[in-house]
Amino acid sequence: MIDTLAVVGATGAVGRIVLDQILQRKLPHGRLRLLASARSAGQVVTFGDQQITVELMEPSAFDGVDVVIASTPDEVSAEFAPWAVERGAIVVDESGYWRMDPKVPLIIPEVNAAAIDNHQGIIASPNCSTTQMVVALAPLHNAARIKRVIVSTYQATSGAGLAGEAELMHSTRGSLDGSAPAAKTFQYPIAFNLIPQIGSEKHEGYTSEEMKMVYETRKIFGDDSIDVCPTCVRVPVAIGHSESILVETEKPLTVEQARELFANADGVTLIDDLAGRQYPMPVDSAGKDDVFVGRVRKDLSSPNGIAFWCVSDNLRKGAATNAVQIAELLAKKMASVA
Ligand code: 11C
Repeated sequence: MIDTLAVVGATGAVGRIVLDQILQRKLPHGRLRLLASARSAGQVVTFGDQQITVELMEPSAFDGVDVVIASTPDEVSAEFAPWAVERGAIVVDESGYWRMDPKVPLIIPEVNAAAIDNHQGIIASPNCSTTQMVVALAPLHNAARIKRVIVSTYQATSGAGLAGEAELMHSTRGSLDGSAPAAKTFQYPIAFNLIPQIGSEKHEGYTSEEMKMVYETRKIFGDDSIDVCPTCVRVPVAIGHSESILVETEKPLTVEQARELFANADGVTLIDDLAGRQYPMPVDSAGKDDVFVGRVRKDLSSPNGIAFWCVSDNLRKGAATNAVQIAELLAKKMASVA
């Protein structure tokens, strides 16, 4: 049981779903407080049958808070997380700021829940595109050890928050009536288009989003020898990231073995019947918590390769659901020492 739970960023695209998930998953908690910057402080948010006023996030706002679930930009997290930790709170952080800090565990509960024991006040939740890939890869890694991954992503506009979702709608309407508005959130108009850039240039021609997939995957699996070659692309889909993944394993896996591993994995739903036209698509994954896998097939170009398609709601398992699952682990630990 978490006596006092605080949600930071509750009015954002992910924060709203965090509140929803706290209710739906019945995260055991006492008082719930909502904290935000001056722009959102004072707003009233409905939570079940309660109306909660958003409080200004300042250092003293964390007095008496046990666990914080935060969904904010990196620079906001850099500032507030130390305030919370100094006051004894544990922060479950969805931003990218703390993920690669060696003192901060980076957790996907289905994959590396035990790493939570090493936290020093901050626990990070991975980037959405990494999370769904790693949930899908975990059963293959456990069975056959992954050596190399080649991944191309097809990422929804809601990955860029409420502004990204709104821009898809404006851009599409504008394109249809011949008055396409200028792109603001994305580099180019997103309607009827694909943009092969998510984030800024980071390393040898790879973007920050792509390098997150490299570094975070290695950290979660605790294996720096895994090679990952990502290409991240923004697509005109509102919710649900899709990924085409080719994985090479040390031990060979047959397609049947891979399918069985996916089918039995925690948090994975296998939908794989090409003849019956059954495969995961973003329209079907939106609003669901699992990672969906399909199109499982042998790599025709290498002996130990398996190719597959992976789709997940980027706002749910990619963000809010994973963070609430981490808070569930904390609630269990708190209950066991009480
Ligand atoms: C996107 N994956 O789709 C990004 C958003 O590090 O949590 C999430 C960024 C992050 O634009």
